[in-house]
Amino acid sequence: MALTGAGISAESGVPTFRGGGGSAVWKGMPFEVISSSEMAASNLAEVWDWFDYRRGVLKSCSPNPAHYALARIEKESGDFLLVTQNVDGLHKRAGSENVIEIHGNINRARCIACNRKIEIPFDVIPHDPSFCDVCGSDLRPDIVLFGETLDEGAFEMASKAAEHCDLFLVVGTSALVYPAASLPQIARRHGAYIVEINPEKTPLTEIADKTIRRPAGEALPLLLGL
Ligand code: BJW
Ligand code: ZN
Repeated sequence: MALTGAGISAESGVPTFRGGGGSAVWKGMPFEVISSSEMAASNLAEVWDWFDYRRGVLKSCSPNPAHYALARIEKESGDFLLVTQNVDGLHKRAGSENVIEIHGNINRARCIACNRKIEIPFDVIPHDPSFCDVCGSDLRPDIVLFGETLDEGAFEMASKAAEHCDLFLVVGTSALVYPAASLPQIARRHGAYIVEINPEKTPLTEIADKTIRRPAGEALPLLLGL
């Protein structure tokens, strides 16, 4: 199985959160503030502006060789789970099917009252509609913000897979955000071989059996002999 983070989409032109020596900032607010449950409760319009801005950036981004390599591993192995923290949808666009998007998807909204989910076309910016057509309440991005809980079923499925996998690829994540960063640790405790692909050191480096200090778009195709 694999766990991916923002770094795998960096070569597609999607900014990371903590890469480049600093933290992403929107209108002077660090993303931990704007991407938080508190901000969604107090100023949902601002949160939507931030996500619509990012949806705009994504409109011109495409999957890169790292996304395609993981899709190929799934096709060739037949038993491969991809867990991504990314909300950009690039893994599915590259052809990966067995994917758990544990932090949600930027092109989906969810009703704050009845929880109904709707897809937002990627090219409709700003997002539309803004209200639930069943109960009339506000729609919010279907994203797991700081201070919110992950979908329990999805995380449970990911952690069960981590207990049973033989090989765990950790690609392009700073491994600072929990519970996602616990998945490679679970896999390690259950005997999996851990490979980290990241140009930088992370807290997971010390539990990795093998570290590949290269950009994912180079390292993953090389691993497949491409
Ligand atoms: C390249 C590259 C290239 C560059 N190739 N690599 C335990 C301890 C401490 C705190 C907590 C804890 N448990 C929970 C918490 C609180 C909190 C948390 O983790 N805080 C820490 C930051 C301190 N967690 C939560 O609030 C979570 N909820 C929760 O825990 O609920 C309870 C629960 C538990 C168990 C089951 C169920 C429920 C929710 C966290 C949700 C985080 N959401 C965000 C924002 C989403 C909204 C948005 O998109 O704005 O998700 S945070 C942000 O970080 C985003 C990312 O998915 C996430 C991870 O970042 P990622 O992907 O690692 O990116 P970067 O930028 O950090 O790193 C990029 C890496 O790429 C770098 O290493 C580069 O070197 C590398 N790179 N170019 C390969 N070409
Ligand atoms: Zn509703």
